[in-house]
Amino acid sequence: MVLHCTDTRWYLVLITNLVCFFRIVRILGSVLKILCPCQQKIETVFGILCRTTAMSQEPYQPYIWDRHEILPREEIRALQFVRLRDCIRRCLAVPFYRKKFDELGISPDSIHSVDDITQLPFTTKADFRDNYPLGFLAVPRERIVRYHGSTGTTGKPTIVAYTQEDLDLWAGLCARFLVSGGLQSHHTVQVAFGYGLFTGGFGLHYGIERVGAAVIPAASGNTKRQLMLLQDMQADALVCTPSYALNIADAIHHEGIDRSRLALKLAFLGSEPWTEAMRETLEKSLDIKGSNNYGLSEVIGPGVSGECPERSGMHIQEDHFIVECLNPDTLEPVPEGQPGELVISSISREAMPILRYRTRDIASLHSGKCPCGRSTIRMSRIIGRSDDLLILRGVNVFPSQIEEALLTIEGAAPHYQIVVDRPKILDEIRVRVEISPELFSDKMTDMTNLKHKIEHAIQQMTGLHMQIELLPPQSLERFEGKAKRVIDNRKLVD
Ligand code: DLL
Repeated sequence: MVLHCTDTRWYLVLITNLVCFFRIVRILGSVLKILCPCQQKIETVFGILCRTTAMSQEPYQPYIWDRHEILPREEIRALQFVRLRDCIRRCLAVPFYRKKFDELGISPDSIHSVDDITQLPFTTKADFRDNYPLGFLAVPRERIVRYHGSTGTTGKPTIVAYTQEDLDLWAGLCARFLVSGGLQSHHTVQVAFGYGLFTGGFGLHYGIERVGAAVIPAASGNTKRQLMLLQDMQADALVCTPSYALNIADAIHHEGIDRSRLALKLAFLGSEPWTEAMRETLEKSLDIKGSNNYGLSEVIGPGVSGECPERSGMHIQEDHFIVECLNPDTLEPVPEGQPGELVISSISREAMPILRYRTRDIASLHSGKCPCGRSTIRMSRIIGRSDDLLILRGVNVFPSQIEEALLTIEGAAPHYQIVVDRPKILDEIRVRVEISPELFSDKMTDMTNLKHKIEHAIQQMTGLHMQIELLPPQSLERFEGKAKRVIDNRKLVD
């Protein structure tokens, strides 16, 4: 059939009208939910409409994927409110939440604003474990099209499930932070994350495809093959953990590969804590722009937040996640800008809606306008996990502080390991640090000076004296996924 010019115009008018219709419906929804007695059904319909209208297929502006990223604050709050109530209603299908709601006397009608989220129960990793594997499922099993799981190394993983709508939503969320970090449809991206239960590989993969860029699903490991593909396929962007990006950078150096033989410009890094100093090192050695993105399996996977070019924190996709920052001991909110535990509600997912998930990740939240135009709040880098916090001789230390100190010293490679022992009463802390090949020397005085410099930098950063053990280049174990930096031998004796 030949499409005439007038037909095309007619279609355009129809599409424009439909878009306007959904906008009007959404605004009417916010008004009606206050006025209308049959609020519940209307909200459910709006919940569905709002969820489905969020799945953009093309960029809204060159560096903004989805118009929801720049909604006025009141509209974001209104959306969160509608979705939160809809989410509570869907949580009633989950025995764990139904029991908690009964105990606390909660129904969707108890929630009158987003602030009422504080009335809702928390969800913890232990709750997932107790309800293993599929106790949190809120839809019939035949609607599930994909399973993933957390990356725990011991015990059973946390299984998370997705409907087709969840996967569409997830791809859109990943597309948002990829575009925000500079990805465009003409790019080629090498994904060096594991493809499997881990959410990193598949999550980023479908996000990249959603943007229209090409994926090389290299998966994690086999660094030699990664280098070959990077050169032969001329990938513009790399996706992996920061520690694996460092391995790739080292390998490029080690193999004597001329940087001009690579086309890399961007790296999307996440899934483990890293520091600004590590970013500088990676950007310099790989000659790329590296952006940070954050997420966790229990609430969807990657796509909860990601950086914009301003690098003033990671924008949280607030239309789908409500994030609180709480004191992990009192569970009271910390003042804005102060570090606390992130507690995340995943309000749009169908298969596993999750309320107030205690992430154990420590970060701070920042509101206020971002010059990039996004209106969403930002979270800082993860400075550590409350369960990774090392209490050394009564002082709180995150491994990332040690990394930051190390990276201020020329010659200390960013490969390190922290070993904690308690031979008698006091903790003994040893930081094993690799020395860069350029500065590795058999001159005793050079090595002693370097050791003193590192000791001093760590003492300045943490207030603690730690023993430093200098190691030759390439002597510490390398990781293909998340790096394991701490060996806490105290736990074995406690
Ligand atoms: O790591 C999801 C992910 C994949 C995020 C790829 C980003 C990129 P899990 O395996 O469930 O999911 O691990 C989640 O990883 O609670 C944090 O402690 C940590 N984490 C994730 N992203 C970051 C980041 C994925 N950008 C856990 N900075 C989270 C620091 C991060 N830590």
